[in-house]
Amino acid sequence: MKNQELAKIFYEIAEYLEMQGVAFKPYAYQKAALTLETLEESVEDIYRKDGLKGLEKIPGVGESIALKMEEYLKTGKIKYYQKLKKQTPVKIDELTAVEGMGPQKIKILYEKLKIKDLKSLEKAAQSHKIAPLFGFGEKTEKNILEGIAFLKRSKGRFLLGEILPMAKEIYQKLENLKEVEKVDMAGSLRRRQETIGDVDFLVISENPKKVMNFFVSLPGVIKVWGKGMTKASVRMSNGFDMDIRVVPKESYGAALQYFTGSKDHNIVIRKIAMEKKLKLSEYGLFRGSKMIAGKTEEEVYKALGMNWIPPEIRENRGEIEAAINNTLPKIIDYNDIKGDLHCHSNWDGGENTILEMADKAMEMGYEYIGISDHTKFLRIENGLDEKQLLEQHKAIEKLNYRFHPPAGGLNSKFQILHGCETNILNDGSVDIKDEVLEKLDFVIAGIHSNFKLSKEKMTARIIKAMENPNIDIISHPTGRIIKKREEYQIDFNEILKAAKQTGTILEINAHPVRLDLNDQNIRRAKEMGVKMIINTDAHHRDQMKLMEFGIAQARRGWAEKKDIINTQPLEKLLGYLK
Ligand code: DGT
Ligand code: CA
Ligand code: CA
Repeated sequence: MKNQELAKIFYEIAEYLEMQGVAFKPYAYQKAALTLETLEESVEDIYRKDGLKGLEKIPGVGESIALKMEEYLKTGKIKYYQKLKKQTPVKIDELTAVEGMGPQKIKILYEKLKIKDLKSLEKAAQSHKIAPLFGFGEKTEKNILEGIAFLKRSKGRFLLGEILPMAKEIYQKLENLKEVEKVDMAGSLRRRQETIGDVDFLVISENPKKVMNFFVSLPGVIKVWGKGMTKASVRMSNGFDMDIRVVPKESYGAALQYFTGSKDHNIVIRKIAMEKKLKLSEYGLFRGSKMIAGKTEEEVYKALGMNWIPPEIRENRGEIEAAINNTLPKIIDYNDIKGDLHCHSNWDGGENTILEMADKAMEMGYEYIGISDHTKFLRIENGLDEKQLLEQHKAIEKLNYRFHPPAGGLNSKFQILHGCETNILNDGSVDIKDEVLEKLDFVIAGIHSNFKLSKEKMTARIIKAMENPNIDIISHPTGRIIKKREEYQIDFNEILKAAKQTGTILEINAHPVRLDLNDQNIRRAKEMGVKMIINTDAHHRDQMKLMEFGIAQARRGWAEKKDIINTQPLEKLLGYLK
């Protein structure tokens, strides 16, 4: 939990420093935040074991940042951060949540118009005070209003990627409690929905009172909304709420089914029970007063005449009919992935060397990794040019030789593939010459600029890229950033048709702020017979574990193993590339 809290603070410190025009330092804080977000070990554990020295060993954390972490762990505060907040008293997290609002803009708006928060920003934009400012203009003002409207629509929901790691920690604590016989996450979290309203836990215990007391006094609880004998509800310091319910052992399956939802799914399930003259509730499935199922979810679904349904697809999108007709797809499994083809190395400013990324891939049990650094159009990402790509190609050949020289090497089954993530320019061409692209094992192309083209132009732009025989994969195809940026204007049907025709693979970007393609688009792609690939877009080795979010999204989109090319061994994977 502290990892996420510190990451958030460090991101904010970076933004305050950027606002003050401080050089380099903001980048150091951003880097530390990025590491903390995905670090596997908790900083509390590291500090307990190895003290300050241990903190300094975290990649991207130097002495000065380690000291601030220590201060936070000891006092719950960072004086430096509070000083920065006082110097520029703006609600930086609120304002940066608006797409296109960076520290520079926030600074000017504060100095010229005393804008401190979302409310004053909206007021100023509505009364056209922003457009006349130097460097802003009509278009920016319009974008700000659109950004605020978009934020309001997603208000109160949290990213799955923020919530799941924290919920897993709490799950562990509950699991370790001796009064807890069994515990599960339920609700949208169990369904792995991309955003989460609140966290739901379900518990079997002979001593509910102990469990309730434990739950409401967990670290991070700042408010208790309610606490009864078997039910409690709390607010956490990070702003989200959690519910817990203790249920009898014999009802656990029925309760898990009920509290997993979705509501739309449950409504239809309950109707089916009624049609069979049965009554379904969180306590069980009853004929008259006799309980005929309830201990497990499987027996509840079975008694209703259908197969058990994976939580990720319980959205009333045809899964109930399929469960009755025995035609549920065998959706991709969390351990089906054999490699990750969208990984950045330190060649383009990522955190790790190619070898470190490859090591992590092997540790994850993969058979291959694809290195796909940014290319030259993206100067802020240190994009590589043709010459650097050719050098990188040689470096990767050498590494592969180390894995499997003729005499048998370190890991004869593992392979590094060489690719790159090119930029699709306005006219649909990419920023690297074809004669160099031809030499690589695979090529990704994505849009990283001019997001606001018309629907026709944007669709044509992407299709043109797909028609390039060297381009194998389109990264984050719709461009959305959850809670921040809407999809580009595109005709997704046309994109799918072109993907099918040209044999281009569409990416399911696993990063929790993207999840792009999303569940519904994955389903459409699958139905059209378009192949997909799940990639993490990792800029740091630890981000490779974000794969599980991509798989969850693929499951929500009904994708099967055969729809996702990186479930296949190397030879077959290569066969799917152009
Ligand atoms: P969230 O929290 O907004 O992300 O979404 P959920 O699905 O976790 O919803 P939540 O926490 O309100 O309730 C958990 C589950 O309990 C929900 O998925 C289905 C079930 N449930 C809650 N209220 C109702 C209801 O009025 N009718 C039915 N059939 N089920 C309900
Ligand atoms: Ca919930
Ligand atoms: Ca709830």
